[in-house]
Amino acid sequence: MSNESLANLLKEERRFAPPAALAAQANVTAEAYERARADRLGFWAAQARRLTWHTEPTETLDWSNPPFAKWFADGKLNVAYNCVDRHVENGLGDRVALHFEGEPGDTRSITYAELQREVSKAANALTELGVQAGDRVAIYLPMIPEAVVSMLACARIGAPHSLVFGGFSADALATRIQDADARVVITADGGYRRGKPSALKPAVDEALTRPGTENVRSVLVVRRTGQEDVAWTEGRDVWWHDLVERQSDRHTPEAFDAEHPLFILYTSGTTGKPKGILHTTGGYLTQVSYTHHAVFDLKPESDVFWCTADVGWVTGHSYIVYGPLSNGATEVLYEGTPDTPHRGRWWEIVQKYGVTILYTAPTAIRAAMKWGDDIPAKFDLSSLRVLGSVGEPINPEAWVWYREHIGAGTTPVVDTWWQTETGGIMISPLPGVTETKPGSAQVPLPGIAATVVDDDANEVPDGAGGYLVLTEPWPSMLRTIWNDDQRFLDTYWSRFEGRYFAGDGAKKDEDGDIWLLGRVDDVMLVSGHNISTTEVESALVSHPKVAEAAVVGATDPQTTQAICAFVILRGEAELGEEESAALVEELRAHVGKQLGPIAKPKRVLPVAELPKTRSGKIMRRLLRDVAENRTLGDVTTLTDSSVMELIQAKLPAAPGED
Ligand code: 6R9
Repeated sequence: MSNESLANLLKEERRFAPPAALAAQANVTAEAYERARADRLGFWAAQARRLTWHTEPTETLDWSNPPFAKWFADGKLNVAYNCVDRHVENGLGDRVALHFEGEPGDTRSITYAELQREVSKAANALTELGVQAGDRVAIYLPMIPEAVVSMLACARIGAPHSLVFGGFSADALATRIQDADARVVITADGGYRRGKPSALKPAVDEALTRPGTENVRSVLVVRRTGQEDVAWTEGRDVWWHDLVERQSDRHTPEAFDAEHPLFILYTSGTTGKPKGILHTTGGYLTQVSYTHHAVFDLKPESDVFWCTADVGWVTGHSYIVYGPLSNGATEVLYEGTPDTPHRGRWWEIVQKYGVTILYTAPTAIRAAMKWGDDIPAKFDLSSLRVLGSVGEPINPEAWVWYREHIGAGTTPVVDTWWQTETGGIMISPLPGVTETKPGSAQVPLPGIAATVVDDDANEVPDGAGGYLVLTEPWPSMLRTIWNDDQRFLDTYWSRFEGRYFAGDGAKKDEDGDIWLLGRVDDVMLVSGHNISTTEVESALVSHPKVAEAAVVGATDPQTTQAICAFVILRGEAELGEEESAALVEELRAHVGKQLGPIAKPKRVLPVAELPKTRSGKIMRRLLRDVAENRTLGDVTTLTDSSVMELIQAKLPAAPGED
């Protein structure tokens, strides 16, 4: 972003008060903000008592060597004990922990007592394979119960796990195995995706031919699809059903230091090799447990929670595994895609299990909007009482659609801002407290300190935009980048002295509420004004014919950058040339009216699909390449690389050439 703060263009006036019944029973009330403001560390020390410690911590935060934090450093605990065993000891062994729904329709409900036996067996199996506390285990699995069991088994024996999303290639897997120097890989023959089995084991076999992966002694393989042609390396490969099933279902968890590493999770960012984000034990579990309780108002005895993310992403780590299970929740684990075998699959699952809290991503909400209101309307969604969003800024129109068509017009929507690096939710409304504003994550949670600053690190006044920063350490913060302290300092702590730089643009509205405006690398500079991609996209999505939009700034001789918009239209209709030209004009005028003439896109291109990362984020970098007629950059993290060919084929000559 350049010398001028982000322009504040979008005006969103809709407001929704918390439902009175929810507010009256809410887990967390407005008082928590006061308490945390008066004594932030005391507040977190109190939240740490949500957990069962083997040795209670007497220290809260050691910030003597910033930004290398230590939280609850003299405490000891076992994460798996906190997520499983203690609930069984408390008489909740018969409560369902996981309702697993396989894509082909196979199901399995696992109680906490069963989960304890499964995790114990898996922990014993890893120990038999020679895994010791501190050894890294790579997990490359589909969304099946064994993924959760494997993570908890690693946590139980103090072996940091490194999940690699099942959709990643052998290359991506190899890089991550090398960097973490993993000793064991847990995988499956395959998983189900869009109605078909899709193999995983071949990618592991290929990855393990690469230099730097020699320390992998064993590959533990779950049989999921029953594919017949699984290549086998004797002495290295072992079936889960052979090794794990014969283990004792008892295992005594050992207590680890609060700062013992819990997991590494790689995040790619825009450039350079993936960063291994390191999270540790006590602070991480404290914050994910507290935020899951506070933000979703979880009532473990009656709620059915469903986070639709993959366990391979941080959202799955924190809000499928560690947050919900530490709170004794009952939750849904779904293997497949939302449109297999039909576009109502998710809503069918909500109806079937009586899901009360749904946590998903804007990309999924916009897809559902595009498929049509009539699809969710066919299902009984009345069990839902809290809806959450994460992963990208949610456009006000999508937010309102979500509340209206999924939440019956009454359910609060919480837009939760956080990152792999932050470990847990940082900025979000509280469903029983906050009067919500569609499109805004609004306020830092109790105990969290965030603000928006300008280029010179000065806090911007209400009504202005700039960079989002976190101004105080928090319990689930990343501790470093694995093997690269210097990169940790450079990436997050050098832009603004003493503050964590998140890399996101943001603004504060007149009430001081925070609106996220996209990655700062994506901010556009148009005739001397910094304009956020998010605001222009939201203006486009507010037009009834637009389902989704991605906006980039393309180099322009007159205005520095020109706004170039790629839009997906609602419904399936193919437009003729004339209709299309008329619609483009209509959309440009619409944005001009919503945001002002400066934000009017120079070009609007209707497309069938947008390039997305495998966690659903739009890859604007690739669209910028297209808009500037460059050869495409790295497409390896793209869900479907044919999307880019389609978009390029549709593109008329660039400005200046026509
Ligand atoms: C949890 C997760 C982090 C980046 C983050 C920001 C974007 C996430 C958001 C949001 C606006 C929200 N992001 N939640 N932007 N509003 N509610 O997504 O982690 O994959 O590391 O991505 O995602 O740009 O910096 P991660």
